[in-house]
Amino acid sequence: MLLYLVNPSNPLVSISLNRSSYWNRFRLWKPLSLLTVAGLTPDDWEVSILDENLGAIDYGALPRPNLVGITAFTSQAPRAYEIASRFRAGGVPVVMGGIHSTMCLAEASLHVDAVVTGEAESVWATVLQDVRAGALKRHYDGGRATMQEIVPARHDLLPLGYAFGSIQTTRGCSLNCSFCSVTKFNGAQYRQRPIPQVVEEFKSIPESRVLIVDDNLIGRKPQHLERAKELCRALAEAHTGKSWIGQTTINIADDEELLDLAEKAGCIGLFIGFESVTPEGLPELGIKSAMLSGRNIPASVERIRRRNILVVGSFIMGLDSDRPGVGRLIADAAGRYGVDNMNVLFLTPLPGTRLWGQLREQGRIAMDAFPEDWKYYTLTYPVARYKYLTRGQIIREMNECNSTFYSTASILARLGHNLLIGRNPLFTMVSNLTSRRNSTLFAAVYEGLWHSGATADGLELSQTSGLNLADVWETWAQRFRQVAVALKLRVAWLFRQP
Ligand code: B12
Ligand code: SF4
Repeated sequence: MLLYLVNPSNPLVSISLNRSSYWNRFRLWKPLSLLTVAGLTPDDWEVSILDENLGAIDYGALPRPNLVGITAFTSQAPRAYEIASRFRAGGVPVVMGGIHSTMCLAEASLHVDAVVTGEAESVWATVLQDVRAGALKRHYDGGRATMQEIVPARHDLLPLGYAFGSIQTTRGCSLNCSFCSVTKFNGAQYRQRPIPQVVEEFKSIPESRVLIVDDNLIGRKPQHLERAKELCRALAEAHTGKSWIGQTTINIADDEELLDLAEKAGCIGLFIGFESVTPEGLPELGIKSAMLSGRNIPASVERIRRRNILVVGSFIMGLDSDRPGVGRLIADAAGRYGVDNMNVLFLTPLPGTRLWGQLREQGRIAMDAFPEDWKYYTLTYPVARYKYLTRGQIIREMNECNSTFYSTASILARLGHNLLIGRNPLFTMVSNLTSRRNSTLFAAVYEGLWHSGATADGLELSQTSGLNLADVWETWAQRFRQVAVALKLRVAWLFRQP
């Protein structure tokens, strides 16, 4: 029996826009969901993972499978449905799982033969048996898995060529931020995998750099912090030779022992959500605001950075308290906080979140021609109606924010600071150049949106510069090719396999 597991691409996501870019290979991540589903698949099925982010797939040239499984975040849903329709037209049953089909079961059911909602561990074997018996049901609900049910992901299945492997050590988050799907999907309980299992799986990852996908590596309670320390100790003792990046809340900075252990365990970067830089914005998020308000953030960030750990600060633009000028405000705050890299995303009502309920009730979802418009739900498009900012204004704020933080002078200042504190500045440089390039490309894409008349709700148009995406792309491609030639050797050395 032949099974294809497909990760659909979204042409609007930057990695797809810049496939030829050297730098964006550092942003190409493995679809861990599919590696996990493959791990749950019995041996009598032959499994292939097809990741459209690696390049276009000629499905017609592939052997006909017995079953196709598709995963999708919301932003991948339109493409997922296209792929499903292609296979279904040839009589191949299609099963869809993942966050989007869980949150939008009725919609997904219109496009596929069966939907698996929730986590797949408890139901996937049944789905496969039903396919064999020709008795596939329309819906299977996996609910939430016990940590004992989680099997190692099939890290062997995808080709080399990804810059990072990935692993998950915990599921769930109790913070339930208004804009985030995690608590709804994975639950509020912080479920932790047994550490010896995690270490064994970590060792089996072929890549020398790993993304730990946990939404919050350190949880919320003292026993979660202890568990994070245990994990770091175990990884350090295993001498895996790998480095990793993870996601956490800023309170990791309060525990010097944990920071030391993380560094020893190979941590080279942390994504931290600061979300809002104003005291009015924080309460809009929910309980997480308590962790951020009143904190000396620059000192916290500095403690992390002294460990040779890169800090990527994530911020949201478009909160109800955000007014014109917010772009500059965020860029200045990110600079003051001392983060190495800044990631600013438009407030986006993802289906199933509290924010979705609120904005929908208020008639503030602007891009709502679903399922087609889901492709804009990448957090890089202003899909809502923002309280004090028209669409044109919020885009100008975003462009202003990125061009301030990623100006040549600011990048050089950050590299200088790295040298000053004795850190290798190359990681910061690569991440800054990649972000700067992508923000420039997005600025051009926003222009394209206006030209194509995608201003259906009559919001203000931005000024046009006369540039088109192809021109901007070509200019930047040329500049980056030149820089890449000069830096490739240095970067290859930095990211060398051990
Ligand atoms: C790692 C990660 C990424 C990575 C890698 C993604 C990848 N290629 O897999 C990167 C950084 C690229 C990324 C990007 C984005 N992400 Co992201 N990401 C995550 C994160 C933290 C972990 C995902 C993961 O690997 N989980 C581990 C696996 C094992 O769990 P799983 O995916 O849930 O899979 C299980 C089930 O869902 C189910 N399942 C899944 N697929 C399938 C398929 C079949 C056939 C079956 C049967 C079952 C099944 O079975 C699996 C095992 O139980 C999640 C948060 C989370 N906790 O899920 C956010 C999350 C998925 N991301 C999110 C978002 C919004 C994005 C972005 C759109 C925006 C952004 N800037 O972050 C982008 C765009 C991506 C795109 N291509 O369009 C949202 C998605 C919400 C939504 N409704 O779409 C999440 C939920 C976070 C949030 N704050 O809400 N992301
Ligand atoms: S802390 Fe992170 S994972 Fe948890 S609810 Fe908030 S944004 Fe989501």
